[in-house]
Amino acid sequence: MFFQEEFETMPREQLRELQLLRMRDTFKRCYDNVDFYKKAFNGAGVVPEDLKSLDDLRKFPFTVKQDMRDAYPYKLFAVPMDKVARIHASSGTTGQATVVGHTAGDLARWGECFARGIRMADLGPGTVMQVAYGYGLFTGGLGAHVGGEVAGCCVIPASSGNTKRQIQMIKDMGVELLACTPSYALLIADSAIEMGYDPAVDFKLKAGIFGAEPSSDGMRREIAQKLGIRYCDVYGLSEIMGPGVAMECGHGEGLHFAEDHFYPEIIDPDTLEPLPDGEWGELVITTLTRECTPLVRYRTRDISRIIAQPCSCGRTHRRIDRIIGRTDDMLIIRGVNVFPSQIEQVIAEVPGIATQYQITVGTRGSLDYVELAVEMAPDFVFDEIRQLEGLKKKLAAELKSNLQIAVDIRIVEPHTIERSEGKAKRVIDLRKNTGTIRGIGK
Ligand code: DLL
Repeated sequence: MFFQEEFETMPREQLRELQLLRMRDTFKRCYDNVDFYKKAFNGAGVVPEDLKSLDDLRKFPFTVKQDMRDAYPYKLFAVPMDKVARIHASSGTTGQATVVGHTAGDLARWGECFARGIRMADLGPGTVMQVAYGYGLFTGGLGAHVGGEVAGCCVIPASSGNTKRQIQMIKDMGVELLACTPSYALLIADSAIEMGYDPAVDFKLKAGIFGAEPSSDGMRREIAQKLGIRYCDVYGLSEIMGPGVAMECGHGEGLHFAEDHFYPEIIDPDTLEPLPDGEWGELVITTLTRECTPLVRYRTRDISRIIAQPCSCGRTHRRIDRIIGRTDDMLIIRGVNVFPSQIEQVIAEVPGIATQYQITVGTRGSLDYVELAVEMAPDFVFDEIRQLEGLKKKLAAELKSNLQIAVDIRIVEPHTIERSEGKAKRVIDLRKNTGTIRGIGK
């Protein structure tokens, strides 16, 4: 096996040498085997040999989602079909599906990347792990599954859905590690409480590896408290691999980026120029070891920043900050840019309101309006309508002072906003396409 600690704690100079070596190799394979890249490199006036240092990366062209759609199904594959071991694909609800292939080596490296996050949670051989991400073309289920196996866990492939049965298994099988989306973790926690359990006491859960969508501090806190666990974030995307591109060690903020397999850049999404470490912008990823679908400077649309300060856990891989949203999910509310996760952050700090919410954006006459539906917390007792009005005013004032936005607020009964077993659908945008529902992170 490749790994392990020697890669995660490699001195930075040595790591940069390894990255350059692997990047050159990737560029050569792209140029020689993928028509799209030969044309794109030629168009930008570069050849793989022009990559003499990592700083030369900026001379190379970006790859965007549309390029992947245009390449449907196999045109970005850099290996012959007899080397392809598995295929994943995006759902294609927002356009042509994107197909990503994996060789046996790609799958093994992917398993190792996810396994690192399990070790970061101080778990491994002997740990009972329940995977409640969806299995199938979505990379969550199988990605976490193989990661669990590589880490030596006993993996329960529950997939998403059938929440009562999930809870029963967590209890009866002594599950210590849960892997699912944050939305589903909260639904599992709330459902368990409704079933009469106190998950923090009655279950053996120690940690959760949650990702595939953004989650505010408040939501993380709520999930961690209700389940009595350590919350670990996992980032990834199907185009690049799946879950495990970056994982949270819990010693400092942010997620360690698997820098021996992927090279991160942060760019200004308007000028497309790389930004220095520490500045927020769009995350761009170049794969360093992918064999089947290597990607050069893939624009993820995810907003983050690089944290370059050394981490007290001893790993030398730089961290990315938690993803706050995607450039294509940013709402412009009366001229102010805001991400749904920032709204969630404010909601989570207001007592009496649950962290469930849904944002509707529409048009009245020629003006856009934004309505925010939030749920009352189930245990909060309202004796008068006046109190509800007070709560609305408080939330509106918090949103105004924290995010400078004015929204229409609707407070609804507990448990009336649709829960998700996968990625939550937080924004309903009625402007572009009547009835279109966009999920965060889609
Ligand atoms: O969501 C892969 C994954 C599965 C990651 C399970 C983590 C856990 P896609 O469906 O291709 O793949 O969606 C990728 O989801 O570009 C982000 O916008 C969002 N996303 C993924 N992880 C996080 C995270 C999977 N930890 C898209 N925080 C990405 C915030 C995330 N957003």
